[in-house]
Amino acid sequence: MITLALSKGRIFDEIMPLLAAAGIEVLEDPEKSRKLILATNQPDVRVVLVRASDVPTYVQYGGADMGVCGKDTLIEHSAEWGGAARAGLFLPLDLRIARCRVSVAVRSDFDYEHAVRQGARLRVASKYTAIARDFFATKGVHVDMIKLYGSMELAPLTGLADAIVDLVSTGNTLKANHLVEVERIMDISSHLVVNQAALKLKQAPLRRIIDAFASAIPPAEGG
Ligand code: PRT
Ligand code: MG
Repeated sequence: MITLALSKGRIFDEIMPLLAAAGIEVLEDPEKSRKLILATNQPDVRVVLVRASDVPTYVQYGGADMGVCGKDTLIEHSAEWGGAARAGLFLPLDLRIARCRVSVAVRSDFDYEHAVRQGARLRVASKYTAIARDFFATKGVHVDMIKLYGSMELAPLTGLADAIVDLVSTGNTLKANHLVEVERIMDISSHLVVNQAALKLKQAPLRRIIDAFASAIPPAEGG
């Protein structure tokens, strides 16, 4: 049996064409069913639905053989383990789906450039503390990190933080909350993550799926 860990929502929706390329069809709609284990048209392949940020954990401990999650999630998980390889994770493919970026945003009336020039200590709220710490350390900006698990946009509006580090796609969420993007930290897309031990034990079926996914990855922007 091959177990694939996915999260509901954008990753589930965007992985469907890649699964189809591997001849895999999920037999239930996760938005309609309450089931957490979904059968597929292939009797030896099943999908487990987990929180996006739990995908690397499921794959690391063998609760799933492979999974799909954002590079944001992978970086944060790997930071806890001293790298993806040390967590027993193999990352064979950038699937180029569920794309967005990690950015720094502040209230539109906050002078970020001035604060940085002054060498001020910035209070930064984020779910992505490893990415944020690394970014500001490289920039030589001292920060007090405040870990949040959601609704980051609220932090600058309530005075909890000067800045947030969050995922941005269209920018509409920032705009709706009177926040402006002041730095782009990195581009994000979802990757295939595979349990290294499973890859040895179930090499043929896992390789077949990896190769099929590779053949169906959407083209890079501009070519
Ligand atoms: O459930 P859990 O807390 O574990 O994870 P999650 O809620 O972040 O999961 P989900 O399904 O929302 O996101 C899964 C993955 O999709 C993320 O890890 C990213 O790699 C990727 N992705 C791509 C995004 C976005 N685009 C995105 N726009 N994840 C989140 N957003 C959010 C963002 O945090 C912000 O609140 O959408 C809002 C911004 O969107 P715009 O279009 O208004 O800019
Ligand atoms: Mg979300």
